[in-house]
Amino acid sequence: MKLQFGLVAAALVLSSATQAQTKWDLPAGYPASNFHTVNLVAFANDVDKATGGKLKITVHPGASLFKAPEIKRAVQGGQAQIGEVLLANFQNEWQMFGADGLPFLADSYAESMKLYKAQKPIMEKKLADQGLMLLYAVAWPPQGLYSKKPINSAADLKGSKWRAYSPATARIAELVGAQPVTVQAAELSQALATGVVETNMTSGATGVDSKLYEHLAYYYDLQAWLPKNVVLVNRKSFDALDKPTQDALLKAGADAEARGWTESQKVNTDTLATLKARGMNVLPPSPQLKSDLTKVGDTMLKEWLEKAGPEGKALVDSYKR
Ligand code: PCA
Repeated sequence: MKLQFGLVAAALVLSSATQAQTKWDLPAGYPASNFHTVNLVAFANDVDKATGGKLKITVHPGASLFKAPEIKRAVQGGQAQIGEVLLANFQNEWQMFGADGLPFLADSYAESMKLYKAQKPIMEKKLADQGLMLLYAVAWPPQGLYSKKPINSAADLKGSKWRAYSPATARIAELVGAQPVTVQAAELSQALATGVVETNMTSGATGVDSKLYEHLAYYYDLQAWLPKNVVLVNRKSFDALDKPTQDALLKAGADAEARGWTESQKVNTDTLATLKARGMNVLPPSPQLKSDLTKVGDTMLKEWLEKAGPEGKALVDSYKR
């Protein structure tokens, strides 16, 4: 009887120990070496430490668990408890998600942070309606133009095979008369190898990740916009955590956000230097190219405001204030 009791007690201790450990999957769209992903892993380690191993978050980089555009739905549906997405990929769902993908609306780190602060309250509300929580956001380095051939004006982009990663980058292609094909970062190297990409707008970070210098010879440092990655949490999964674990998660998220913005700026400088070192022509845009793409930005902001309605106007007003 005594022995039996001991066994039952041991079994209870064991089961409460396993129950006490929660495992979360964190799908991410970008490679393990990318600074966003490195930051995610540091975040997961911070959570592990702060909770004494109670919450284990496994980062799945490179769109290995879900394709980049599917990650949001996976977190919403609870197939993943947490995930990282590129906000601008969801512009068609809600125009506000795409505000940071508009060329030249917010084109420096300071402006990008200002836009984030304007987006944040309305985004938190929208995401709450979707059963999601916004944990943190980090801007990509500014977006420039990669090309096989020299580009002096938008006219030089006509007919080129243009890799897009979002609705907005596809729209830029249409407006300059290029041929957009949407390719997410995880498939970019392969697309380049098969010759389907001649032009592309993205950061130095993705240029280095995907070795764009192996196929494209020019980078024009347009600093056109800074799209953000955001880390989303399934609300029910969050609510199922005990209070100390929730607090640890929020704290690690806030730390990751601060770290990410600092790191992004460093990565911008470092990756442009790497592109140069790998033989790429890293150049400022010609005044003509800059003014042509500024016009494209003006058109896109106008189109966006038409689609976004009063909510969009309020966002832009609060950003510009
Ligand atoms: N890299 C990602 C999105 C923005 C960026 O700089 C990409 O090219 O897919």
